[in-house]
Amino acid sequence: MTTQKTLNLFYRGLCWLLLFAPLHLTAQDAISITFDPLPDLCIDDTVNCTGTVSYDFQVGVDCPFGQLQVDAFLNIFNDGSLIPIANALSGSYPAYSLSGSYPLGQHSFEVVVDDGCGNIQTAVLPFEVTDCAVSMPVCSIGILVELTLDYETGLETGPQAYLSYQDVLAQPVFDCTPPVTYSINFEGEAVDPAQDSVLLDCDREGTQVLELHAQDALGNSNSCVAFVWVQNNSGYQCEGDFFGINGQVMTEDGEPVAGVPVALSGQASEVHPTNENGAFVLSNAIAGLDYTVTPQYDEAHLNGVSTLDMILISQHILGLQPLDSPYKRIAADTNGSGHISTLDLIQLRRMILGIESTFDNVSSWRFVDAAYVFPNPANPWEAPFPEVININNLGTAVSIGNDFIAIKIGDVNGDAETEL
Ligand SMILES: [Ca+2]
Ligand SMILES: [Ca+2]
Ligand SMILES: [Ca+2]
Repeated sequence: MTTQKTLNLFYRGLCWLLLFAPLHLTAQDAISITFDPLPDLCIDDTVNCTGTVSYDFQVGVDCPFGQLQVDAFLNIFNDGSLIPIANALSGSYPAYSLSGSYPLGQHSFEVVVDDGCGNIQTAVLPFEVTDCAVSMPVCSIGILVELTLDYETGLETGPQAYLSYQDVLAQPVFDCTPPVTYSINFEGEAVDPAQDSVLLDCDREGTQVLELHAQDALGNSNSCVAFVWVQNNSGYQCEGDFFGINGQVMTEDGEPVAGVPVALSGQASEVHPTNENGAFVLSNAIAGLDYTVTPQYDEAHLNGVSTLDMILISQHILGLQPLDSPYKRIAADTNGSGHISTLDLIQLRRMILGIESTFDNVSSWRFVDAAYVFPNPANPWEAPFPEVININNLGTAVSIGNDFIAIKIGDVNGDAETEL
């Protein structure tokens, strides 16, 4: 071989070396970490509020002779702190997996691969644990609802009852995203998250199917079904036409008077006391007939009677300070004579002194039809004022608003006790 040939071979070899050596070095550097990003994970432990993660990744190295080292870290809530999680890492070259249970929120794994040939590569594997459900609420069983008649509105509505979600919910739902709110509706009706009760009435007598919905703060919802037995033992019939008469007994100042027996007479009889709102309802009536409603109370004559009332009545008699309403004037007529005189004062004095305990000619309370307009308020006795309400030919439904103004005899300043 000539020197020239030897040189030629040397240069060709050098060229090959120059051409391929850098490529070879570059290839030796490469470490690949590949993975498919995880979709959001739903929590599967609703007690600890964690989601189970299983994250696969693949490693590729071009230096097969080094001591390969794969390390994994957790960047919880992506707050930047890297926690070693060797136990969470499994697999062997080239396929690995990271797993574990992690709390609600956005996190990431950081994988560090050292090929043992002086090359290090890292990769960030992000993931998120979300709340995408709420547990199914538990509905009570054997729910019985009794319809009742409201004294004030009952004659217009019939017997009713409200059923709240609390009556149906057997136990509250725990959720990872509180607060949990509840709503209730009849089966088949639109769900309204704000509806916390349902109204039951005569149309709902018998078995009703209700849905109770639980909703977490993210709007996830779940429901249970409750069977409710609706009963009407109110004494007011649901079937057929509904009859009744109601009203209210109040003082001139609008204060309800409770415990006043109100009697129905005429073609049926019945007595009901007014409730704490002064309201009464009489239901024995039958349509088409005539009735009279009469409140009556004749006890506790001294209720609200004091020397102050005597002073006010004397000022009225003297013309210094006339009593300013027909009701006060009726109250001042303590002997029931139909006018106000010193005899009324004498009657009051005898009672205050304990010589007498009752008014002689009037009951302790009088009740005037609230709709009655006195033709001459200065003289309420100018025409007889109605102390009953007559209902002639009761309509096919009900008669409402049969109200009375209550007057405590002898009490002109209105301080009598109204819980009778
Ligand atoms: Ca939830
Ligand atoms: Ca009198
Ligand atoms: Ca008084």
